[in-house]
Amino acid sequence: MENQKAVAISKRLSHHLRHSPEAIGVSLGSGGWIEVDVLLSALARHGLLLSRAELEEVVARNDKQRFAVDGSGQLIRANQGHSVPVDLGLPVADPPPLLFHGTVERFLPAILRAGLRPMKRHDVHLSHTREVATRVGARRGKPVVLEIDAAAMTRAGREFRLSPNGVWLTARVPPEFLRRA
Ligand code: HQG
Repeated sequence: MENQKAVAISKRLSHHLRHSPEAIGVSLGSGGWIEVDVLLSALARHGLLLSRAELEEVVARNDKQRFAVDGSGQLIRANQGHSVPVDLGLPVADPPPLLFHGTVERFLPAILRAGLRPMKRHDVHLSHTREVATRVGARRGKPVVLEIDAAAMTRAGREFRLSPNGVWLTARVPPEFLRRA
């Protein structure tokens, strides 16, 4: 499959598995899972004809491992990034002492005042390296990287969860725990 096609399909899957299952007439089950067959026929009814093998290829080669197929191969979900209410059932995990968040200059005044907020998603997304955070910020313009004192947040009783694709998730980051890297 051409890369461009895989990316287009991945965007469509992200859209429905994170934000808008109802747009193709389906709903997500517990944990955000949906049956692969149900998803494929819903997509087909809405103009995207995709075989199971093609879907599996998109899942396997996705650059950020955005999707997971369960052990039985019958269920699929997005690994993170939902805006629909979903309990991913991720365990609380111990973060490294420093985490990073990539953003852009224009959001800084609000972030320094109010801290990092999940905005449209369930959680604030944090990265374990500056490089990844730089790439996340660069989606919106010239990237600005913030350093998050995850050790101090943990001591203050704040929880972190690690998504299967390596994104650190937390409810919010108050301004006292962040600074410009
Ligand atoms: C900003 C992609 C104003 C925040 C990436 C960000 C990531 C505030 C934007 C994943 C704010 C939200 C997540 C505040 C935060 N005031 N702006 N108080 N608090 N912001 O897309 O972290 O391709 O929801 O800095 O790779 O950019 O979707 O979050 O700029 O891992 O798999 O509000 O999305 O992954 O934007 O990106 P987003 P994000 P996927």
